[in-house]
Amino acid sequence: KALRIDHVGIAVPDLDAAIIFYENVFGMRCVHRETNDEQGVREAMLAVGEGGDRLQLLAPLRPDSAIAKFLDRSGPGVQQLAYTVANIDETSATLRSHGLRLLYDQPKRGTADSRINFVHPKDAGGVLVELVEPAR
Ligand code: MC0
Repeated sequence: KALRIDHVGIAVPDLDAAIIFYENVFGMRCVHRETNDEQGVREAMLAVGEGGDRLQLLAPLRPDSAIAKFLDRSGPGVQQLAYTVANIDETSATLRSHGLRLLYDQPKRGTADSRINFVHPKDAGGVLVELVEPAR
Protein backbone atom coordinates (compact mmCIF):
# COMPACT_ATOMS: atom_id res chain seq x y z
CA LYS A 1 0.00 0.00 0.00
CA ALA A 2 0.98 3.62 -0.39
CA LEU A 3 2.40 4.94 2.89
CA ARG A 4 2.55 8.61 2.00
CA ILE A 5 3.15 10.97 -0.89
CA ASP A 6 6.89 10.75 -1.50
CA HIS A 7 7.02 13.71 -3.87
CA VAL A 8 5.25 15.50 -6.68
CA GLY A 9 7.41 15.74 -9.80
CA ILE A 10 7.34 18.76 -12.09
CA ALA A 11 9.00 18.89 -15.50
CA VAL A 12 10.97 22.08 -16.08
CA PRO A 13 13.17 23.20 -18.97
CA ASP A 14 15.74 24.98 -16.79
CA LEU A 15 16.57 23.40 -13.43
CA ASP A 16 18.53 26.30 -11.93
CA ALA A 17 15.86 28.85 -12.85
CA ALA A 18 13.12 26.64 -11.40
CA ILE A 19 14.99 26.16 -8.10
CA ILE A 20 15.38 29.92 -7.74
CA PHE A 21 11.68 30.42 -8.53
CA TYR A 22 10.44 27.93 -5.91
CA GLU A 23 12.92 29.14 -3.28
CA ASN A 24 12.18 32.82 -3.77
CA VAL A 25 8.44 32.71 -4.44
CA PHE A 26 7.27 29.79 -2.27
CA GLY A 27 10.03 29.72 0.32
CA MET A 28 11.04 26.12 -0.36
CA ARG A 29 14.54 24.79 0.32
CA CYS A 30 16.61 22.80 -2.15
CA VAL A 31 17.81 19.82 -0.09
CA HIS A 32 19.23 17.48 -2.74
CA ARG A 33 20.48 17.59 -6.32
CA GLU A 34 21.39 14.67 -8.51
CA THR A 35 21.88 13.59 -12.11
CA ASN A 36 20.26 10.26 -12.99
CA ASP A 37 21.78 9.21 -16.29
CA GLU A 38 19.60 6.12 -16.72
CA GLN A 39 16.43 8.24 -16.34
CA GLY A 40 17.90 11.06 -18.46
CA VAL A 41 17.25 13.72 -15.83
CA ARG A 42 18.86 16.39 -13.75
CA GLU A 43 16.76 16.69 -10.64
CA ALA A 44 16.40 18.74 -7.50
CA MET A 45 14.42 17.86 -4.38
CA LEU A 46 12.84 20.79 -2.55
CA ALA A 47 11.53 20.64 1.01
CA VAL A 48 8.10 22.23 1.46
CA GLY A 49 7.88 23.48 5.03
CA GLU A 50 9.16 21.33 7.87
CA GLY A 51 6.77 18.38 7.63
CA GLY A 52 8.66 16.30 5.08
CA ASP A 53 6.61 17.24 2.00
CA ARG A 54 8.75 17.37 -1.12
CA LEU A 55 8.63 18.76 -4.62
CA GLN A 56 10.89 17.24 -7.27
CA LEU A 57 12.03 19.37 -10.20
CA LEU A 58 12.98 17.36 -13.29
CA ALA A 59 14.95 18.75 -16.23
CA PRO A 60 15.96 16.75 -19.33
CA LEU A 61 19.52 15.52 -19.73
CA ARG A 62 19.00 14.43 -23.35
CA PRO A 63 16.53 15.24 -26.14
CA ASP A 64 15.26 11.61 -26.25
CA SER A 65 14.51 11.39 -22.50
CA ALA A 66 11.09 10.97 -20.89
CA ILE A 67 11.18 14.53 -19.53
CA ALA A 68 12.20 16.02 -22.89
CA LYS A 69 9.33 14.17 -24.54
CA PHE A 70 6.92 15.38 -21.86
CA LEU A 71 8.05 18.99 -22.27
CA ASP A 72 7.70 18.76 -26.07
CA ARG A 73 4.18 17.40 -25.81
CA SER A 74 2.72 19.10 -22.76
CA GLY A 75 5.08 21.90 -21.79
CA PRO A 76 6.25 22.43 -18.21
CA GLY A 77 3.98 21.03 -15.51
CA VAL A 78 3.18 18.16 -13.17
CA GLN A 79 4.69 15.01 -14.71
CA GLN A 80 4.35 12.45 -11.92
CA LEU A 81 2.94 11.66 -8.48
CA ALA A 82 5.17 9.45 -6.32
CA TYR A 83 4.16 7.29 -3.34
CA THR A 84 6.48 5.87 -0.72
CA VAL A 85 6.11 2.12 -0.30
CA ALA A 86 7.79 -0.17 2.23
CA ASN A 87 8.44 -3.02 -0.20
CA ILE A 88 8.33 -2.24 -3.91
CA ASP A 89 8.40 -5.91 -4.93
CA GLU A 90 5.27 -6.70 -2.90
CA THR A 91 3.51 -3.53 -4.03
CA SER A 92 4.36 -4.25 -7.67
CA ALA A 93 2.95 -7.77 -7.38
CA THR A 94 -0.27 -6.41 -5.86
CA LEU A 95 -0.67 -3.79 -8.59
CA ARG A 96 0.00 -6.36 -11.32
CA SER A 97 -2.64 -8.62 -9.76
CA HIS A 98 -5.07 -5.73 -10.24
CA GLY A 99 -4.13 -5.66 -13.94
CA LEU A 100 -2.00 -2.53 -13.84
CA ARG A 101 1.04 -2.37 -16.11
CA LEU A 102 4.33 -1.42 -14.48
CA LEU A 103 6.89 0.11 -16.81
CA TYR A 104 9.85 -1.99 -15.67
CA ASP A 105 10.07 -5.74 -14.99
CA GLN A 106 12.41 -4.98 -12.10
CA PRO A 107 12.79 -1.76 -10.08
CA LYS A 108 15.42 0.74 -11.20
CA ARG A 109 17.56 3.19 -9.25
CA GLY A 110 15.87 6.43 -8.24
CA THR A 111 16.74 9.48 -6.16
CA ALA A 112 19.27 8.84 -3.38
CA ASP A 113 19.55 5.13 -4.25
CA SER A 114 15.85 4.46 -3.78
CA ARG A 115 14.25 1.65 -5.81
CA ILE A 116 11.59 2.90 -8.21
CA ASN A 117 9.02 1.76 -10.73
CA PHE A 118 6.13 3.45 -12.51
CA VAL A 119 2.50 2.58 -13.23
CA HIS A 120 1.55 3.35 -16.83
CA PRO A 121 -0.53 6.54 -16.82
CA LYS A 122 -3.22 4.87 -18.93
CA ASP A 123 -3.78 2.37 -16.07
CA ALA A 124 -3.95 5.01 -13.33
CA GLY A 125 -6.49 7.54 -14.52
CA GLY A 126 -4.06 9.56 -16.62
CA VAL A 127 -1.52 9.99 -13.80
CA LEU A 128 2.07 8.75 -14.07
CA VAL A 129 2.37 7.07 -10.65
CA GLU A 130 5.85 6.39 -9.30
CA LEU A 131 6.53 3.87 -6.54
CA VAL A 132 9.50 4.69 -4.29
CA GLU A 133 11.12 2.31 -1.83
CA PRO A 134 13.66 4.51 -0.01
CA ALA A 135 17.19 3.26 0.57
CA ARG A 136 17.66 1.81 4.06
C1 MC0 B 1 2.81 10.33 -21.23
N1 MC0 B 1 1.49 10.32 -20.98
C2 MC0 B 1 1.29 10.80 -19.76
C3 MC0 B 1 2.56 11.12 -19.25
N2 MC0 B 1 3.48 10.80 -20.18
N3 MC0 B 1 0.17 10.98 -19.05
C4 MC0 B 1 0.31 11.49 -17.80
N4 MC0 B 1 1.50 11.82 -17.25
C5 MC0 B 1 2.64 11.65 -17.94
N5 MC0 B 1 3.80 11.98 -17.41
C6 MC0 B 1 0.44 9.87 -21.88
C7 MC0 B 1 0.60 10.40 -23.26
O1 MC0 B 1 0.01 11.67 -23.36
C8 MC0 B 1 -0.12 9.37 -24.09
O2 MC0 B 1 -1.48 9.64 -24.04
C9 MC0 B 1 0.15 8.08 -23.33
O3 MC0 B 1 0.55 8.47 -22.02
C10 MC0 B 1 1.23 7.19 -23.88
O4 MC0 B 1 2.20 7.98 -24.39
P1 MC0 B 1 3.39 7.34 -25.23
O5 MC0 B 1 3.76 8.30 -26.30
O6 MC0 B 1 3.10 5.95 -25.60
O7 MC0 B 1 4.52 7.24 -24.20
P2 MC0 B 1 5.69 8.22 -23.92
O8 MC0 B 1 6.79 7.91 -24.88
O9 MC0 B 1 5.22 9.61 -23.79
O10 MC0 B 1 6.16 7.71 -22.52
C11 MC0 B 1 5.35 7.84 -21.40
C12 MC0 B 1 6.00 7.02 -20.30
C13 MC0 B 1 7.43 7.56 -20.13
C14 MC0 B 1 5.17 7.22 -19.04
C15 MC0 B 1 6.03 5.56 -20.70
O11 MC0 B 1 7.40 8.94 -19.80
C16 MC0 B 1 8.20 6.84 -19.08
O12 MC0 B 1 8.79 5.79 -19.35
N6 MC0 B 1 8.22 7.37 -17.86
C17 MC0 B 1 8.89 6.73 -16.72
C18 MC0 B 1 10.24 7.31 -16.49
C19 MC0 B 1 10.23 8.77 -16.21
O13 MC0 B 1 9.23 9.47 -16.27
N7 MC0 B 1 11.45 9.29 -15.88
C20 MC0 B 1 11.67 10.69 -15.57
C21 MC0 B 1 11.56 10.90 -14.14
P3 MC0 B 1 -2.38 9.69 -25.35
O14 MC0 B 1 -3.78 9.89 -24.84
O15 MC0 B 1 -1.84 10.81 -26.16
O16 MC0 B 1 -2.18 8.35 -25.98
S1 MC0 B 1 12.94 10.20 -13.26
C22 MC0 B 1 12.42 10.06 -11.66
O17 MC0 B 1 11.31 10.36 -11.37
C23 MC0 B 1 13.47 9.56 -10.67
C24 MC0 B 1 14.73 10.37 -10.73
C25 MC0 B 1 12.97 9.52 -9.23
O18 MC0 B 1 11.97 10.18 -8.85
O19 MC0 B 1 13.63 8.83 -8.43
